[in-house]
Amino acid sequence: MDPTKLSKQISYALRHAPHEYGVQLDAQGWTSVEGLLSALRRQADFTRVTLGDIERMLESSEKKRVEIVDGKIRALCGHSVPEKIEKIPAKPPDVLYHGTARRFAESIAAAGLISKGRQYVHLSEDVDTAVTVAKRRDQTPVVYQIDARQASEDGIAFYLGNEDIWLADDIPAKYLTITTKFKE
Ligand code: HQG
Repeated sequence: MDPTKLSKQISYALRHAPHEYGVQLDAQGWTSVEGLLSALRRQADFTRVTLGDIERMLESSEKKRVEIVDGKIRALCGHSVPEKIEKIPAKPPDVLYHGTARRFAESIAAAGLISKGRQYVHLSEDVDTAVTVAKRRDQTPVVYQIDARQASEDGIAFYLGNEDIWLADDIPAKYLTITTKFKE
């Protein structure tokens, strides 16, 4: 079982298309592991997938995209399903980062960071993660430093994502500065 393929399939099912797999997410994004396994087994590449395969995939993954607790499984961030997934509001660190492509900079200067296709804006505590995220789109990325303390004090909500990722509602441009303090 190819763990990358399995990870992508599970992320897709739990973040974007549970209906395609006939699984239902609850308000926090959970669904039963057994239900998901049955759905995956209907896909040609995963007819024999087991809980052990998922557990090994999670252990070997650098990023914590998914968690399993008490027989239930959920994606921790990245959702685009129409029903809003409830996340736990939390006080952010003073500063957070977001990396993106140069071609978006003009629009971000005008509109701030918006969640676009996903339910929340994705931010990181460290510049390196922001650079890695941005390089999916641009090898010479733009990295924003976010005055999360001020934004939070002004009432913008931040939420726990995973150990690398914070989630937030849209962040107006006044809280953003472009930082050049990173290795390209
Ligand atoms: C951009 C991956 C124009 C934003 C990653 C980003 C991450 C704007 C894109 C996670 C804009 C949305 C999320 C504005 C924001 N005008 N563009 N006003 N505001 N944007 O993929 O943060 O590997 O939804 O900069 O590692 O890139 O899948 O968000 O470029 O953690 O687990 O709109 O997805 O995780 O793109 O990535 P995305 P993201 P996984």
